[in-house]
Amino acid sequence: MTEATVHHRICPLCEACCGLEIKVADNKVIAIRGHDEDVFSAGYICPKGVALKDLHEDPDRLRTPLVKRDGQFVEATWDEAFAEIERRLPPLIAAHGRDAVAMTLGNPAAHKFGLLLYGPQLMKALGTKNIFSASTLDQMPKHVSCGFMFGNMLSIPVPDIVRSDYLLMLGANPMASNGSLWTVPDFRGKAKALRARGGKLVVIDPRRTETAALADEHHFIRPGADVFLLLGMVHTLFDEGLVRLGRLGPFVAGVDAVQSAVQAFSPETVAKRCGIAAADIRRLARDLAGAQRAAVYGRIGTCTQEYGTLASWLVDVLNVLTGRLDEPGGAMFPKAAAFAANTAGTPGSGRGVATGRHKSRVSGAPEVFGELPMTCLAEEIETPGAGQVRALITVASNPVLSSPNGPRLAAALDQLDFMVSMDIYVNETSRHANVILPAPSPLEDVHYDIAFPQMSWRNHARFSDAVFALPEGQLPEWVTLLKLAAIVRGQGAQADAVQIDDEHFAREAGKHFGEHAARAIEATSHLKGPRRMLDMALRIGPHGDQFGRKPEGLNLAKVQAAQGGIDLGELTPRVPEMLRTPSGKIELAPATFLADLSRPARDLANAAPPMVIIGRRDVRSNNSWMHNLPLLAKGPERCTALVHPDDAKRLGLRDGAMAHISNANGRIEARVQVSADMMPGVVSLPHGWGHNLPGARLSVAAERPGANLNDLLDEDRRDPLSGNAVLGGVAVELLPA
Ligand SMILES: Nc1nc2c(c(=O)[nH]1)N[C@H]1C(S)=C(S)[C@@H](COP(=O)(O)OP(=O)(O)OC[C@H]3O[C@@H](n4cnc5c(=O)[nH]c(N)nc54)[C@H](O)[C@@H]3O)O[C@H]1N2
Ligand SMILES: Nc1nc2c(c(=O)[nH]1)N[C@H]1C(S)=C(S)[C@@H](COP(=O)(O)OP(=O)(O)OC[C@H]3O[C@@H](n4cnc5c(=O)[nH]c(N)nc54)[C@H](O)[C@@H]3O)O[C@H]1N2
Ligand code: SF4
Ligand SMILES: [Mo]
Repeated sequence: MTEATVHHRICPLCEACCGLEIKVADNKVIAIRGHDEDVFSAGYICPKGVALKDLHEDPDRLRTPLVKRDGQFVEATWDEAFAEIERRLPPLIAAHGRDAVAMTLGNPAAHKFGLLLYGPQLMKALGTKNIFSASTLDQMPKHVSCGFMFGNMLSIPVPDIVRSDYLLMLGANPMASNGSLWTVPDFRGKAKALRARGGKLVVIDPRRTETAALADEHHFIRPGADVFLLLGMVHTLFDEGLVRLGRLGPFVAGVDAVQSAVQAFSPETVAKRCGIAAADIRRLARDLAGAQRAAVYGRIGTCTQEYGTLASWLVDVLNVLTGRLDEPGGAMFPKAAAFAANTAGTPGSGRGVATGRHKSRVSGAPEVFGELPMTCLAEEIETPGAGQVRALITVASNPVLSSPNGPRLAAALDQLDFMVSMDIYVNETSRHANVILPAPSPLEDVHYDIAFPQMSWRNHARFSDAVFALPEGQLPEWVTLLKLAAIVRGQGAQADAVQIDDEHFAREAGKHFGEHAARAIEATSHLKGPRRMLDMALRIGPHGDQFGRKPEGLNLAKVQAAQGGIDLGELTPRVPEMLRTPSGKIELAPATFLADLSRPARDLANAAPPMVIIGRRDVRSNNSWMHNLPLLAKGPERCTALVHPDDAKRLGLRDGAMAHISNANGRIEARVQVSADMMPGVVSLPHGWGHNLPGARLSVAAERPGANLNDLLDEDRRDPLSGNAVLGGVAVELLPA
């Protein structure tokens, strides 16, 4: 054995972005642990990080392109695969127009440097309205609420947990998820420190989660009813004279409008609907207002519901009205070293955001953040007429499992004239493709987080070099995207991606530097592709060297040389500089949000269905695609249905026995786990399972396929303001199998 070498790599698997230390010998991974010297994650790691070895070595992971011939996938060279795409895709666009091609972008795209930076180039080349992403299965409500309030859809405040004394958390379980729209490795450590200094953690969740177990206080809430609790709390702040805008006072518009809008939602009026007593709602509001430093944070449980945008908005209304926004220990805006929209342009105001610039063809769902709801994809493929989707490019997405009513989508995919998947597996979605283009393993790829430093608990800049060289013949994903863009533009499969990239970079540099572009191009000429984009972004960013004008500032060479990254300090107040609203103020009362309050007003008296289903995450799983890694797949069965003992008794369900879970949309079977941690009337099942579909090649996952929660969800239920799918609070029946 040759002597081991040690490499440092940011884990690309979840939003915590932990720094890993990877030991390699004889071209093999021999150990993965947390990197203690990482300035941001300080050695924290979870089992998925260790499983990067399994991912790297997974025999089912694709190493060559596949092309379907006579219904069977055969291995192909890259040239053959691109030739097949060139033969079939451009004629389809010529005959049926740009909107005939749809594109889906999945969750891993947010964690891949090359995909995030170069995906937009393929989208631009396609010029289609039919762009769909995991954001409308996840977080679009938060983008919309923050977009309208702060002027940019990526200006999402995060709890400054290390200085906070009170954290109110709704619909999030960072003990399992490791945080989301909040990059916070070692949440447990930070939550324990908060409590150790006398602070309080309060969790609102229909399940007493691992995070709730750590908390000082936990309240069950009826799934989908956060809007009522939050309205009741805002009402209380006004009612009891607890509103304190503090330093932000001059920058807040719409306080009176919010006050009148919440009049109909006193705690006494909303208590029954959300399942939390009026006295508790009032006390929660008082505790929040009275704590020294406090923050409110809501995540996927508050987004993936009918009132997702309203709930996401009200979370920050509470932060603003109690003077917590932009204050140390409150909800703050990170200042990313590169690529942050809220550090570009004129400080203090901007164009703001708009939605509905176009609509989906069949349901008329408004465009949001440049995309249409993922749950509209199936109908766009099925419904004939001008603009019908006839071809699809999936990029790191598995909507057959991850999107409501997967069976309908799977059937729709079979109607397509042509489909390309950029994916690492033949799985539930890519099995439908005509061509699959694989990606390098994360360990063969360089990495810089583009999105997550904009939501991080502390400012930092970290770059990872590849641990292993790119295997002979494998293309980095940015090159694949540029090749596809070239094919779509009619430049042909033989087009030189590097030359296209040079031209693109020259245009970008021209946009940023005008007459000084030549200097920027010269200064970065030793770099290619995403690295060059990153160098430019770091240098013109808020901490950058400004191409020499601030010699002490950052550039890629400095970030790359810093073992464990560069710490850029604690979060600092950024209002009004980060605002990009046309008014230059925080818009507390966007008109569309106030108008949407008519829906919860009508819904106030609705009774709970006897049984509703919600989702769950497990630390050894990640959405739909990590169930093929032996290290994560072993151990107890994870796709189980948690049911309260009273419900189990009433329904004749036994712990460990199978149950049918059904509704008008479908029927699945899952093993029951009786658990007093559930709210009565609520069953919890994880998503991303159901690996028993024919044609997928996931040998480990297929051994314990689990059931697909999304078979029970209704693709027509969305939050109208964001287009986000409703993933919880859906009525089901349970029967012993
Ligand atoms: N019921 C219910 N449904 C949910 C959720 C829920 O809570 N409940 N959560 C939703 C959320 S938050 C999300 S984000 C979505 C996620 O859903 P998707 O966006 O579909 O993402 P994944 O399920 O993670 O699937 C990722 C795909 O990317 C592929 N892949 C992995 N690594 C790479 C790579 O490096 N390159 C390429 N090209 N491909 C790669 C995998 O093989 C897989 O096909 O699911 C949503 N679905
Ligand atoms: N291990 C692991 N980590 C992950 C993922 C994974 O699949 N596995 N997925 C990643 C992705 S893509 C995302 S988006 C993040 C999500 O990160 P989180 O938002 O932390 O996601 P969950 O762990 O699903 O926590 C959501 C909680 O909301 C609760 N809930 C459900 N309905 C409601 C409701 O109506 N109201 C309230 N208040 N609570 C409700 C659920 O019981 C659950 O405890 O996690 C990321 N990290
Ligand atoms: S928490 Fe786990 S999966 Fe997430 S970044 Fe850290 S090691 Fe990777
Ligand atoms: Mo997500």
